[in-house]
Amino acid sequence: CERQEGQPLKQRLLVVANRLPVSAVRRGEDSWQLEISVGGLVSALLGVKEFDARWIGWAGVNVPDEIGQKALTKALAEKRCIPVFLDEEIVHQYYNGYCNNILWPLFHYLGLPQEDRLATTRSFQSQFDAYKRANQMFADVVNQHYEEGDVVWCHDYHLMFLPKCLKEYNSNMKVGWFLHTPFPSSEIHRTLPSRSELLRSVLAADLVGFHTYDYARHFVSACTRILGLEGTPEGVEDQGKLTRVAAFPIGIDSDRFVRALEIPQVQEHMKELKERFAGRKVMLGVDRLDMIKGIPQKILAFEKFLEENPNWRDKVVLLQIAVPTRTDVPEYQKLTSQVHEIVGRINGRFGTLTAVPIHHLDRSLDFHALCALYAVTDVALVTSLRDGMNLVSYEFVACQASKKGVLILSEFAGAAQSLGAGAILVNPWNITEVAASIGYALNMPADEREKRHQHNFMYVTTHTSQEWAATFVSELNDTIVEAQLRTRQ
Ligand code: ADQ
Repeated sequence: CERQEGQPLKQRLLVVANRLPVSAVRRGEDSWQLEISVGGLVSALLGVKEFDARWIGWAGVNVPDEIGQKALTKALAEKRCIPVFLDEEIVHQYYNGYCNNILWPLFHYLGLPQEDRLATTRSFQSQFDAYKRANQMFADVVNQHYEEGDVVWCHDYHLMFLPKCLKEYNSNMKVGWFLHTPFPSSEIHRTLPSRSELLRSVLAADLVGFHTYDYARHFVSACTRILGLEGTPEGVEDQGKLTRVAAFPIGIDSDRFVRALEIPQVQEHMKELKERFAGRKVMLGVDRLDMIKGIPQKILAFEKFLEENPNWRDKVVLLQIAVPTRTDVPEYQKLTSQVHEIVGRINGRFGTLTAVPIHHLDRSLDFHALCALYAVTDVALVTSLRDGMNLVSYEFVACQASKKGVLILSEFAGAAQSLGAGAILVNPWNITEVAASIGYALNMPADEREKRHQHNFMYVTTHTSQEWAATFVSELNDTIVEAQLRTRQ
């Protein structure tokens, strides 16, 4: 714990995630330029004032020399960040290989592409070894910075081996682990050659959290069916040791979005957008360009809608903002070409000399532009094939206080459980159903839009990211106190 002059005692929180919330650019032998990237997790933890939080993770750059490492460590310390240095080979095997090529598709129920299947099967063991080595490197750094009483919060599928490594260092360390993706059905998890080792490593944590009750249930089933352990209403029990398993649905910093709409630059952007698309309804998709987001399926559904509703062709536009990720992975390159090909075909088919039905951007937007876009949208389309939660749907709702637009949401996104009553839920694989939902949303009467919006707005503004983080950490503290009481009895 740390006491600052005149300040209450704050518990130290070590947040361990694969990536630090900064982008680092080398400017010289010993100088670095850092920029904080505000993602969901960063804003969640910024809001949790009762903890003294530090981040541990990879800075996303290869720094082979000692001078560069020392300088980066010093620069990051000012941002309360601590780096884990991973070399190119380990990044290739651990991050591109095991994390992104094996765990990511598996946890989202997406099979590997046929031509990669055998190659992946062959390289599986070396990638898993690299995964364990990388997790051990994270553990070494955590251990160097750990002080008694700290809470260590490990994040995501990149670090499933970390709880075990940490407890081997110090069995008294308070360790929580949270998964941001879905945890799949135990039948899917069973196919993973390292299935048992991963489950056992996660179970070394004191508290294991998921976005939804279903993911938590799948995890407990995997432990009972694959490891033969006992599932209890609290979690999983192994030889008298209980690992608490529960759902902690993430939220957003809704105030930040609501307040953004008052900012003059945002209002200026909104004005431009309204003028640009005057006389047309605006539909919006904002996604990372990833196969889980169902972008091709969404665009095909929009095509079907235009096909079946000629009267809407010059009255609606779809803006699809797709930020490229994992651009060096062939599967992602293929997806980009596929999306471009479909968009080109549809614009060729339904476009006129003065207007096209789809505006597709392969890039990310800054916060102000994004908020303006959310605010002027009539219908948002979130059609993920699977998604742990999906924060875009929350951000859209937070920016819709005056417009009260409609959210079309995949039933396979975690957000369907929280925003299901206000959104129109769809099966993203069924483009006929999605096309019909687009028609329903565009024609929805104002009172129904208002009612649906109010439901979702209330949820998004009361279940915030700050509350999510505070609840997880306080539950972790309680879990440890309960465990101590049990052992004393
Ligand atoms: P992601 O898969 O990245 O997160 P999501 O929850 O939608 O998905 O968050 C994406 C974030 O990136 C949002 O804050 C959004 O504003 C931003 N973003 C996306 N595209 C953008 C663009 N083109 N321009 C600007 N910003 C863009 C993972 C899981 C999710 C889970 C989160 C949090 O896959 O299911 O909700 O973690 O746990």
